[in-house]
Amino acid sequence: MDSKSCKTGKMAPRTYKLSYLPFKGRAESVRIAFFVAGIEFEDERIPLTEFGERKKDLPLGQLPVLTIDGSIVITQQVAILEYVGAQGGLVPTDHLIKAYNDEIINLLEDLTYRTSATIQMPEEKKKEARAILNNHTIPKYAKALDGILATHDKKHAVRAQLSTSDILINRVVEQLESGMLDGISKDILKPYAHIQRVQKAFLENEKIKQYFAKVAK
Ligand SMILES: N[C@@H](CCC(=O)N[C@@H](CS)C(=O)NCC(=O)O)C(=O)O
Repeated sequence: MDSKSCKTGKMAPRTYKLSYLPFKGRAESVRIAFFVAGIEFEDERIPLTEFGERKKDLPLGQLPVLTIDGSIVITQQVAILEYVGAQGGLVPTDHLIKAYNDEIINLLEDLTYRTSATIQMPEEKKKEARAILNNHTIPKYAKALDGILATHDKKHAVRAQLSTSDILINRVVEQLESGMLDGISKDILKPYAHIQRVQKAFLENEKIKQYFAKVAK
């Protein structure tokens, strides 16, 4: 576990505050990683009505932000996820397996960037953009991801145990299958057997079951 030394020479645990909005979005992956790692953190959920005011104090005016020991600030979901995940054994230490993990994470980030870009669009433009996503972009990325997972052919995305890429696959599958994105079929990922297999293995993991049981309360 990451830790700091204090004047006594003893190692003291760090304190963490994860700041985000009152929904899953780009923070849920980190919340899951904290749970799997068994690390306590403050889960700050900023009401949307206060976000405008808080933006000016945020690097890039964006969330999520992780504050460590009250003063160290890290932005960007993936950087935060990798930092927390590394402390919970969720980041492969073998360089090649880590590259496989990063490959999937970057692929999913590219896809998420494209879907997120449509959320604030005016209705007509959104309809056109969502049709392109539904008919071309998402199938293209899903096919690529499915092929990568087939090649690895492991219980989880890149190895026998969970990694940060499994968490992000779950986030994307959950978002696309929620039906929340108008114009995108909630069955869009159903034809991809390896994505479905990895998602199923994720949901059957004991720690993940405990997490979902906890958040459902
Ligand atoms: N690349 C950043 C993107 C962060 C981002 O776009 N966050 C959204 C909320 S999900 C936000 O703060 N948007 C406000 C804005 O960009 O003005 C990350 O992965 O953390």
